[in-house]
Amino acid sequence: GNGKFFVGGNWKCNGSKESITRLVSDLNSATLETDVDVVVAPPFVYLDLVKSSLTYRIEISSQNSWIGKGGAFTGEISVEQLTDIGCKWVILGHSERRHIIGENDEFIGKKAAYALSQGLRVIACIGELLEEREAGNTFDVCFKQLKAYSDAIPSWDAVVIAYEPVWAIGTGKVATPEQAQEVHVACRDWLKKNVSAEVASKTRIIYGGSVNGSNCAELAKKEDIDGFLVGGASLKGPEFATIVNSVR
Ligand code: G2H
Repeated sequence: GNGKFFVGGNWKCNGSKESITRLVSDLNSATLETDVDVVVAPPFVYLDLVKSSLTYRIEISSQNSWIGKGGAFTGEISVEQLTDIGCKWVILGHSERRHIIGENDEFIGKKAAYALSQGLRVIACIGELLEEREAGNTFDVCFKQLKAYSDAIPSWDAVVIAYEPVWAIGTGKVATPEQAQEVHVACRDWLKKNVSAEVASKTRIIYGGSVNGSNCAELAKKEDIDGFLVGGASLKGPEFATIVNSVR
């Protein structure tokens, strides 16, 4: 393993005041292993509610941020606003934003750079589509996405990389521990060659895509899987706690 185990809950566009209040209360009463960084990413409109009711044990992330300083950008949320309410992290480059909303590498890189410049830490997502995997292009796609971050950001200190193969997201089709481990090693190797040996060994690379309470333990055993980004299963407090506690 490389660095402290990290488990993020990406709630995506789910929940209501009622269900989120219940989830927060379940998380507040869960027993979480101490040696794990735990972060949850509620939808923007519930960030403040979650921040004010959730235990300090768990940090808050947003699921997106604006590319620069706030201003006349209708519908956007600025990094300054996020840090103002105590948000510590932002998820960027998620495949749903890449492939449904159409965000590209350059745009994502700029967002990451701006977030970091304001002290917001970044969960930087990468991952290949099914057809890219089948064509044997998994590593090339991941390296290209890593390079876009690398070209844009001055430092990897406040970045966690989330490898999320798109074919495994929300499909129930989790990558095997071997498939995930293979890509994590390749990414670490890319960092070593293209950034530095220190960044390669220190940067956490977490896995995302249909992680749940039953498959997390096997995945967590792999040397280069430093944690998880969890979607569906993060909406259930006890199951999310199981995933947090799968730390080796
Ligand atoms: C991947 C993951 C969380 P799920 O998107 O980022 O979602 O666990 O539902 O596949």
